[in-house]
Amino acid sequence: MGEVEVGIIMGSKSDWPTMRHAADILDELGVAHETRIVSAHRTPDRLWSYGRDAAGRGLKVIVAGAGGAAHLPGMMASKTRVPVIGVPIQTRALSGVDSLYSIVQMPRGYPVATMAIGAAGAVNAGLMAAAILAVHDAALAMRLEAWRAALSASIPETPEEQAD
Ligand code: RP5
Repeated sequence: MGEVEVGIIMGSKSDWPTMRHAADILDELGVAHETRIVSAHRTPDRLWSYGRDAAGRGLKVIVAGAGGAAHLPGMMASKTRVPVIGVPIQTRALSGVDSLYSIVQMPRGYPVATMAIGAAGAVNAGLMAAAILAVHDAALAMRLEAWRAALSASIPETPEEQAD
């Protein structure tokens, strides 16, 4: 893997069991990434400096996961032009609908590409980041095509085991 192109950030260490799915899929696809805890509420200065430096450090995509009053993806999108993919973390109190609504309703001008709630959203965020990078990376595009073909081939045609 080459230089780090994807930043995976999350509001809390408690988000890692979800966000690790984004890291895992990027590992599988050979995309270099970094992982950081950056909280909009608890570490606002860290958020600011991460966003300020993101483009200059060569980051091409940021995957941001947060739960509850999930301001991290939106605030990051306000600070950097690097595309931000938001992952709503599933919460205990409101099952992640709070996270989803906090992330998805951005005002005009500062988009966040919002994924599904929870692990599926984290996997898809990794795949979306890879797809964005693959636009200008032919080798990654081929790995992504192969990954998609393998997933497709793994889907059985019928729901039950067929007798021989
Ligand atoms: C958010 O608050 C985090 O993204 C996390 O999903 C949620 C709860 O954080 P902890 O109290 O578990 O640290 O900022």
